[in-house]
Order: sequence, then structure tokens, then C-alpha cells
Amino acid sequence: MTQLSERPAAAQAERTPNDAALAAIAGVVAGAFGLAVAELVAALVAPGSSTLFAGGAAVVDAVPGWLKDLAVAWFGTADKAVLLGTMGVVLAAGAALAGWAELRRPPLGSQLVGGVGVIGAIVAVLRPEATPLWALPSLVGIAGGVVALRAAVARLRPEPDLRTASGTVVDRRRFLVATGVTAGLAVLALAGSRVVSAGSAAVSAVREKLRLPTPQHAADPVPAGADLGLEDLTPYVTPNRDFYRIDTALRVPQIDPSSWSLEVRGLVDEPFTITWEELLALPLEEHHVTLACVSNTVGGDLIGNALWLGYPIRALLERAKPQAGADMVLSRSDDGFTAGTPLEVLLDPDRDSLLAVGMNGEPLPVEHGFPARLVVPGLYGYVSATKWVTSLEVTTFAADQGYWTPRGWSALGPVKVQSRIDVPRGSAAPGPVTVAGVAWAQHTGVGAVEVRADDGEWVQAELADTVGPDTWRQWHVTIDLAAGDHTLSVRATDADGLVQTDAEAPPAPDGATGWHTVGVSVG
Ligand SMILES: Nc1nc2c(c(=O)[nH]1)N[C@H]1C(S)=C(S)[C@@H](COP(=O)(O)O)O[C@H]1N2
Ligand SMILES: [Mo]
Repeated sequence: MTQLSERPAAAQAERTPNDAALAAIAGVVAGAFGLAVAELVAALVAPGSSTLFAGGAAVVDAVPGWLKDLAVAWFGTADKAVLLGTMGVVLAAGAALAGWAELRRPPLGSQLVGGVGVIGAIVAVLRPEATPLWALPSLVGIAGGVVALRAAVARLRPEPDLRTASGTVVDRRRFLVATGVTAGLAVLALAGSRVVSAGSAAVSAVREKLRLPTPQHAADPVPAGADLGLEDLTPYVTPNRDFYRIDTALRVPQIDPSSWSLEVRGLVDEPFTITWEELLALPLEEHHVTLACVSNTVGGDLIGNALWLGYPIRALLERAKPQAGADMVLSRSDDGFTAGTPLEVLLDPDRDSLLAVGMNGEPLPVEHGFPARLVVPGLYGYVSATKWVTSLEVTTFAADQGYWTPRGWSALGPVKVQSRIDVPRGSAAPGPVTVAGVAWAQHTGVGAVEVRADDGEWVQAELADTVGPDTWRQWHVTIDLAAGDHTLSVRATDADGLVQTDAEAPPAPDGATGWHTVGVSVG
């Protein structure tokens, strides 16, 4: 009896709110274990087939254009981290709920885990590059998650208390051990998946060792006057590490060049496939081209200028002999992304469209499309700049569309004339103030840039040199500013005389317009 008064068995047997919290924790740990198991299986099947990444990629694809814009506007290129973080929070909340449900209404928690896993399997199998095997990671993950959940929650069920023979007791110590072991196994599974998918390290190593051939046709040298070298002014050539990155790939495709090839097919008389070796043996060219993203807002930085090494897309298409009636080339990436580019643009002998393998003197960085991507002067990236490209299909705009077109973006995406003020940033001393920035109108070229303070007269800026119309141009001008707060505006005119409009338009569906303005406090 003394024992009973010390440890009332009846009270022990009751499911306290405490046990509900423990069940929720068990749910989160079991969920993490299931996802880690899925990662491990995915590392063996295909990197993209993991529940997390297939799910994330499906979310990315389902996102409408305006939401993509908003995400880029709010989080910039951290949008992927934000997406994965949000998914993590939602999944953790769901897993906690599953733990609680498994305790209160078994087997509801197991069913929840199974349901989420089945959705993961379906979504994975529906990925553009998927095979039926892609269901495996989620299915094995369900098994792992359910076993772990049931094992942990079973420990929260009252058992006969051996000490009293009559009452029951919940042994929380055994629960903690079971949960701890599951958490440990989850970490092990995750580490294992990282070891198995060390392929990414392998591809980086291959890239490091790679020596690209010298171009048959070298780029025109950058004139000394192309870069004004002003502090805070964007450099004329963007270093690779600073080059903006925009793509739908949550996991950067890892492609060993020895297994890469490009297929040219569709409405052509002579389809063919070219290997990496064959590509590098062709006469390569180097050109400076400024690449811009259609999602760039006025004054934004989703734009960069690089020296690209590659083979003319025109020559590849001519070899395949496009048929009459074709008007579009649908380029496809290893990860399923597609871009629809006018055939006419790619065949234009005056436009240096490249199947690029090099960027600023080195192989393409893995996140910029290694081993090969497209670069087309004058078009936004979403309709032209396919990274990790594996096929060019000659087709028609009537029959096919690129990735972003059904998501609210225009089928055609010529770059609009734009300009940006980089200097001054925020404040200046009274008197003559240097105002400087960049302007672009790829493939047409920039003809003039004007700046004004407040509602004053437009003042002509001096244009820096450039290698040609396919890159942006720096500009600068000195303006007298009195003490006080001022607003500086800039507008460019392209080489055809088209003046940049002040009408403000958002990025969707075919590129933002409006003048870039900055505030300066002088004093
Ligand atoms: N495979 C693939 N290629 C892609 C994309 C993508 O999502 N996937 N995005 C395009 C877009 S919208 C842009 S603006 C450019 C950006 O190229 P960068 O990341 O090298 O700057 O890549 C293009 N190529
Ligand atoms: Mo883009």
C-alpha cells in the first residue's frame, strides 16, 4: 500500500497532456526518420526522386508567375532556402499532428504519414525526368516513418505495472530511448545519403580538372574605357561568383561531361547527337554577352555580363537542316526545364548565340549550367538561356511552349531597354556629385543615357566604351546638387532611338518597365 501512495498507478496510467506532447515529438522524429530514409534511397535511385526535393520541385512548378515575382522580390535568390524552410515547418507541424493522432486515434497517425508519403511518391513519378522507380524513396520512407512512429507511441501506452500487479504505468524512459535511437538512425540515414550522393563532389572535381580549348575566334578585347572603375559601380564584366543565379532547380543537376550529349531533333532533315568530345573538337568562339532575367525589377540586380566560350547554335541547327514551317527551338534541360526560342533569332548570322561551355575563362560553374548551356544575346533568360541543356527540338510556337509560358509569362521575351543608377548610394556632399550606373538594350545597343535631379532638365551622361551592342554599358555624369534631399532619375535610349518609357510595368508577363530613381540626401 505504501507503494501505491507513493506512485499511484491509476494516475500513471492516465494519458496526461505531457504524453500528448511526447507523442508529438515522436511524430516529428519519426517523420524526420522517414524523410531521411527517403533521402538515402533517393541517393541510390536518382537525386531528384527524394520526397523532399520532388515535393519542392512540384511546388516550384505549381507557383504562378506573380508569386514567383513576389518571392524573388522579397527573398531575392534566397527564395529556394525560404521554400525549403517553409516546407520544413509545414512538414514538422504535420508530423507532430501525426504523433498526437497515433496516440489518441490509432492508426490515424500512421495513416497520415502514409498519406503524405503516397503524395510524395505520386509527385516524384510525375516529375518530367522521372521513371516509375522514383516512387521508391517515398514508399520506403513511409515504411520507415510508420515503424518508427508506432514503436515510439507504443511506449506511451500504459503497460501492466509489475510492481503493483494490478495497476498500469507508462514507462517514459523506454519511450525516450526508442525516440533517441530513431533520431540517431535518421542522422545516420541522412549522412549515408550524403556519402552515396557524393557524385556532386565528383562532378566538381571533374570540372576543376577540365581544360577548355582555346577559342578559334577570340572575343574582341574589352576597351580600357569600358570599365570606369568607380567605387560602388557594377564592374563591366561580372565575376562568376557574383553572377546572379535564377533557376527552378532545388538540387543543381550534376552532369559528368563524359556522359553528356546534346540531341538536335524535331522538324529537321538530319537529326544528330553530339558528345562532349565532339563539341570541344569544333571551332569555338568567345563573346561578351549580358544576360538578364525577366524577373528583374527596375533598379534590380538580376543581370550580369560575362565572356562566354562556346559553339554557334546557328551552326548546329544548320547541320540538322530545319524544315519549312518550323519557327521555334525548344531547348530542354537535364532537369526538365524548357525554353522556347524563335528559330529565326537562333539562325540569325548577325547574332552570336552560343552553346556555351565556358564562362569568364573557366568551365561553366555547376550552378550556371555545367557542362553546357545556351546564351542568346537580346532575349531574357527564361526564353533562351537553358542551363544543363541536353536537347534542341526544332518545332513551332503553335505546337509547343517553354516552361514559363503556361505560367503567365510571354512566349516571346526580347530584352527591354533599361538603366540603373549605382552611384551615389544614399548620400553625397553638396556641389558636383558623380552619378553613375549601367544601361542595357542587348543586341540593339545603348545610344544615350540621361539623368535628372528632381524635376530638372535631363542631362546627357557620358557613355563608357563597350565591346558591342550585346552587353550593357557603364555611364557617368556630374551633377550639381544643393544641400537637401533629392531624387535622381535615369533613362536610356537604345541605338534605334527608342527612349526608355516611364510607364511602370511589373516583370510579368514580359519584363518590367519604368525609370530607376534613387534618393540622395546632400549635406
Ligand atoms: N535548366 C534551367 N535553365 C535555366 C533556368 C531554369 O530554371 N532551369 N532559368 C532561366 C532563367 S529564368 C534565367 S534568367 C537564366 C539565368 O541564368 P544564370 O542563373 O546563369 O544567371 O537561366 C535560364 N536557364
Ligand atoms: Mo529569368
